[in-house]
Amino acid sequence: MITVRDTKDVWFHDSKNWRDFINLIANADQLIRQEQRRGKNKLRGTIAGIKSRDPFANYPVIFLPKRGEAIFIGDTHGDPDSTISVLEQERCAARIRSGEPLYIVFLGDYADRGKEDVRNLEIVLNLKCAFPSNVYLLRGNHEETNVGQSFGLLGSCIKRFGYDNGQYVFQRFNDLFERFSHVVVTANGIIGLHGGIPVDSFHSLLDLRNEEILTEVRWNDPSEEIDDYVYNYKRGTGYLFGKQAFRSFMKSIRASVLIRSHEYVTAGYKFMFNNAFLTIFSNGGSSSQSGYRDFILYPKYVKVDLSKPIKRWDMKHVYDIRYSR
Ligand SMILES: [Mn+2]
Repeated sequence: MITVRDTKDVWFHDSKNWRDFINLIANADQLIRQEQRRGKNKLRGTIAGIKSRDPFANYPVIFLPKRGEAIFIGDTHGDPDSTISVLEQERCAARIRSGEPLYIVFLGDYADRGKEDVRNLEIVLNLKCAFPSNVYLLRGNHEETNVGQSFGLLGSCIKRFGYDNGQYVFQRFNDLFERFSHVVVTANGIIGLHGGIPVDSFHSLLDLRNEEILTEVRWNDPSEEIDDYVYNYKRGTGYLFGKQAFRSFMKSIRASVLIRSHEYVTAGYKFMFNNAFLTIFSNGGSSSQSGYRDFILYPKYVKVDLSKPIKRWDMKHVYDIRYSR
């Protein structure tokens, strides 16, 4: 267990009952709708080669500004200790409160696998509500109704709130997940998403309004063994994409490097495609709550200076938690 330094901080707020939880979800929902309206406005600019005005209401792309620092957190899968350890080590709340331009991007998969997935979602939603312009929650493939039904979240909601109220909270979670953004883009050349690049009929970020393409963003995986793309036989859904597919995608959106989570990697991070591609996995595995015990010793996360152009990922971007026991 980590030693908690400030138990009064926002992420320790406890919803007393299911009604509190419904309010928390409703607040997050409202904030996310607001930020998507802001994202739509940014599209009138020239970022990522888009010059025309976007006619769509809910545009699932977040644009981060040119200055400050960004922290990327990968799958936490029902392990609040992993989530809190990053927030604590980086003193996120204190730094944001002091006015530092610090941005925290969660790459999805908050629920399932670990036992404390309701609590983990409560923490990230509290964080979003406390610091809406600094915290961004992307949608992973576990933020889908049928996945949450089979892999843990529905059961956790019922366990915590009872059968009827638990089902209702689960339903509201899924309504909220449908609003989550899918992609974050930075001015210094990073694109962040949960699973992988879409490979079918993708031309620009504007295509991200298409639900089939967004499903690919949540599910796809990279492979060094292929050039273009093939059916993802490992998961039975989506695609595996190779070097050539990745290269042309990055060219079409004018980004240099990509960060994603989605796959468990033993070291907690993995570079691919000449270090232009980075998988980060932030479930630390050493907590009793974690679904990945015995594997990763310390949660990993990624930190970048947004004011400096980034051409390749390297070890200086990868951080791990040092527990105080
Ligand atoms: Mn995933």
